Amino acid sequence: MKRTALISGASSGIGRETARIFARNGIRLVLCARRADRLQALQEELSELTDVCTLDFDIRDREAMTEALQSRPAAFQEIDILINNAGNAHGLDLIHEGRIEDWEAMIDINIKGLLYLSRALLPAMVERGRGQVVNIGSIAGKEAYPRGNVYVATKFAVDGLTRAMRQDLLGTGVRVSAVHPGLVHTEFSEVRFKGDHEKAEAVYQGYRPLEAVDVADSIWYIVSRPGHVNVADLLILPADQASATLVDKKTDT
Ligand code: 8X3
Repeated sequence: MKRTALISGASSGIGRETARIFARNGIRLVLCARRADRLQALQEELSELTDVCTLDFDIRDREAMTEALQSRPAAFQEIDILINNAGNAHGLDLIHEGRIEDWEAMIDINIKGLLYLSRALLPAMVERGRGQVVNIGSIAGKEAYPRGNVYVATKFAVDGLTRAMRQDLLGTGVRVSAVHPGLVHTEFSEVRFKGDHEKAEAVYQGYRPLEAVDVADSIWYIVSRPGHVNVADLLILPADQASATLVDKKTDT
C-alpha cells in the first residue's frame, strides 16, 4: 500500500534529501516549509516519481499551519508518516549574553513546531491504528556543549518528547522514533552564524562531515522496517566525530 509522508523543513538539507529518498521509494509527499519557491522547485523535481503536494507556512504560526493543513487536497488527507524535521540553531552565545529573540525562535521552531504538527496529525493516525513519527533531534539532545545552551535544551526536549510520545502511543499502532545527527554539512551553521559563510564553512573543514543524504538514508531505514519493528533511537555521527565537541580535525583551516 502506498504511504503518504509529511515532512517539515522540506526545502533544504535533511528534509529535502528525505523527500528525495522517499520519492524514489514511491512514498507520496506533503512537503512543508516557509520558502514556497524552493518547495515548488522540489515538487517539480519529484513529481515524476510520486504525487507531491506542497504547503508553505511558518511552523511558528499555529493558525497558518492549521490553515495550510486544511487546504491540502483530499488525496493527501491521510498522513502515514510524519517527519518532524524543521529545526535550526540561532547564535552560539554564552548563556548570559544570548539574544532572547534567538532563544524564542529555537523554542518556537524546534519544540513548539514539532508539537503543533504532532498534535494536528496524531489523532488521525491513532484512529486508523497505524502511523509513524520520526523526530529529528541532534547529538545536542544527548549531551550539552559550551555555548549550545538553548539549542541544546530544545534538542533535549525533542529527545524527551520522543520518549514520552512513544509511551503515550503504546498500543495505538503508531511508532515513534528519533534520529540524532552529529555534524551534517547543511545550511545549519549558515543559519546559526546568521549568514557568516566563512564561519559556517569552518565548522565543516578538516574532516569529513555527514551529508544530508546520509541522515536521510537512516530516516528511510527507519520508515522501511516492517510494522513490528521500531528503531526507537538512532545517533548518527561522522566517523571523525566521537562526541559533541570531539572531532578529529586534520587542519585548522
Ligand atoms: C547539529 C549538531 O553539534 O552543531 O544539531 O549541535 S551540533
